[in-house]
Amino acid sequence: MRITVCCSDTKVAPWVEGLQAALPEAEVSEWKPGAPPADYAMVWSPPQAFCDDQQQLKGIFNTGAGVDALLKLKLPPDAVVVRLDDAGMSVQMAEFVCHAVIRHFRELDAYERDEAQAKWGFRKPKLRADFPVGVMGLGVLGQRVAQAVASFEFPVRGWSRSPKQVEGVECFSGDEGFRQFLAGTRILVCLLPLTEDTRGIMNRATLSQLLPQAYVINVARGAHLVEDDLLALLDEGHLAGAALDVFRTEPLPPEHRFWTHPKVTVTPHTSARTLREESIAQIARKMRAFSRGEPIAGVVDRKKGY
Ligand code: NDP
Ligand code: OXD
Repeated sequence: MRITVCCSDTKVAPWVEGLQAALPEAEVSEWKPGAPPADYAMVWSPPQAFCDDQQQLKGIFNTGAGVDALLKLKLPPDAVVVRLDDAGMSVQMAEFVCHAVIRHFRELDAYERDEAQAKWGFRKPKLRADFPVGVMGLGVLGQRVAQAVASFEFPVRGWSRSPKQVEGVECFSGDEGFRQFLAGTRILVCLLPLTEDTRGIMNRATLSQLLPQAYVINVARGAHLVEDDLLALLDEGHLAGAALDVFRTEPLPPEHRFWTHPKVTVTPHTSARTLREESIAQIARKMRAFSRGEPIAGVVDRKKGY
């Protein structure tokens, strides 16, 4: 089995060495233009030149959960695209989102401001029942997040494309379900894949349907959000705030209003990091199974875009 590795934004050598150690029977090397044709590839956001060069690939294994950057390319025609499923990301996402929900609900941001002025003052406790949390996307990450938030006794609702049953979560699906989902949500969490159907899904029209004083947590992709619509709704007072981990342009430019907006919290696309060891172990397992013709999880439906 010959495997080529092409990962942008990261040092490639540890990925090559790790996968080689996990698959001693294979020949693993870093992709360079003109490299010999491989059977499988392990990639993150490769350039088009990589696909043009490796048209014979049978499988492309993405080192992330989201495949939006990959599916923008003209891919080798016969390659099956496989994404990471979980690989240590769902627990990170659950802790990140629970933290954001609780920080907002318990007004910890306001206490931080008080602390800076040595001010001792309590705020009146709020009712969890008044803060229903709605998770868009009930896949590997969304379900884990929804159940983690529910464990803190918030009312939790979830929305997906196909109908679902998730314990402790009121589930909605499809276009009709979306309106009902939004109308009863006060804290909105985005964990959708970025596809043609979900691009710009958080916009003035949809965010206006949330309960008054809603809070937005985007941990999926920057292009799910129409940034100017969010800013306008924050400034008009319909939205109470936002915790944003992903942006249309990353790194977020220093002059962007999100950095200084008092109601916006910014983190640098860090809500769930790809963990190298877990990811390599999962990809190696899947490559072996796939080469034996066995079914594997995380195969991407190129038509649906996720
Ligand atoms: P999954 O594919 O497991 O889940 C996707 C969910 O979204 C499914 O429930 C799916 O519905 C739903 N969905 C897709 N399209 C629609 C639609 N048009 N309408 C309604 N629901 C829809 O993905 P993961 O949970 O593994 O990951 C989700 C995303 O999180 C990734 O694509 C990535 O962009 C982002 N991510 C961000 C990270 C970060 O650090 N910020 C880290 C990792 C991932 P159905 O079940 O019916 O198919
Ligand atoms: C991913 C990401 O999609 O890190 O895995 O954003």
